[in-house]
Amino acid sequence: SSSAGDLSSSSAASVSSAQQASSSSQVSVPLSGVENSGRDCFVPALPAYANLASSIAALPDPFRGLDGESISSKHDWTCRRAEVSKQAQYYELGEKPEPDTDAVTAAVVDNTITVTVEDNGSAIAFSATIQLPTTGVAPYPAMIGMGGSSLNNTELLNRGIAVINFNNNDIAEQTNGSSRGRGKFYTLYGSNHGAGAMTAWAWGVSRLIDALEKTPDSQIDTRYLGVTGCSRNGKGALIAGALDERIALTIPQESGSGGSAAWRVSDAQKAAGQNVQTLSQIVTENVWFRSSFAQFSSTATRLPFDHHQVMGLVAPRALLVLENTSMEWLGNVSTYTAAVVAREIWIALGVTDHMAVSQLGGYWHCTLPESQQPLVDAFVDKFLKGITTADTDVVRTDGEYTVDRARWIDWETPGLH
Ligand code: MCU
Repeated sequence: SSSAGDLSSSSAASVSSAQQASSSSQVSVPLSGVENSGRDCFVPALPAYANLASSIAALPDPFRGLDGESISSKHDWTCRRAEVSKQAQYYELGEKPEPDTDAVTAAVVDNTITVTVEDNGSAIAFSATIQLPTTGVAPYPAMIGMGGSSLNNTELLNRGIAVINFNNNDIAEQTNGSSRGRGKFYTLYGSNHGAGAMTAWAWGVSRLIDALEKTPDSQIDTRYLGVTGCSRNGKGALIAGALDERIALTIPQESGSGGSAAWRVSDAQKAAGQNVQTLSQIVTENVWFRSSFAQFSSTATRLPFDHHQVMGLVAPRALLVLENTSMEWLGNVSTYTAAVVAREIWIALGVTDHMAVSQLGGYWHCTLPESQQPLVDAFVDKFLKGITTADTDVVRTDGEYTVDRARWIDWETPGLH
């Protein structure tokens, strides 16, 4: 079977001979090879806001399906993931269109790929620049930067990873609250389309991947793609990785509220007197979410999911959550808590080394400190180059807090067979 839940068998087929030769043994990279392996799962119609359960205080159970039953096998994860994806899009993000791949055509000139998408009776074109690495053999693995990568890009290039610059603001604007419906996504689908900016960016990254797959001239090996971004673009990187299973490695950097923070935990930080960005504030700042998400402003506990599960949409693929302890506004306790709780999903799937959280402090927003570099290198080596010896099993914060598991987890993590 080719389901994403099938963790053991898909790796051999997805490692090219050139890459096998460069590493001593194979690493299991559980890619389904498709954008959405849960596309054919049955997901029931979701209740409107008014009909949701009144309050779920803890972080919702990632393993309990909409039928009330807990999943018991890794195979079940594919359709459980489809449920959470639908919830996240329906209540928070807006729906991501999935055009046929023949809707996309592309051409590479010099180091620029131009992507044309025809859908909904209309067409748009956007382009992305590709910096090829200084070492390695084509086709190369690549890191896609949402609004540019804030990682150490020289280090990526020196490690044999191409760096692709995706101009998210061209697809959906994010200047402020008046940006709704602006950008090429809305030119194609209509300015009233319900997708928030992050969904539109995720859609754009997926079309870029369609284009790279069709364009050998790009010299990119689409089986080894990462996505990253910082701050607001880190939120977007997480959503892109969450909604396209062709992305092997997702690295949101200081994404904070709306990214790796959980709405419930950010509200708790705020209630404890901290200056933290909450759901009620963020929906007034920008257009990252669908407009109806504002219904949950003072009722985050009505959400049937939270961002530990949005991170979990990446599972069993690789996720590295980089956070900054010094950023109270971004929800430092919340991002750490949500990421540690999210990791239970990778634990259940038996791939703990595919997910790490590293939160260090004392540096400026979006400047990756040297102290984070070895872990970034390890993730890149393991998931974009297939080097199995890299140690990616890391959970750390230098913050003076611990995860309040008794408060946030009222469910058991199953050992999925
Ligand atoms: C971390 O992302 C945002 C944050 O959500 C906003 O409240 C703030 O205005 O900007 C941050 C950001 O994107 O900084 C570059």
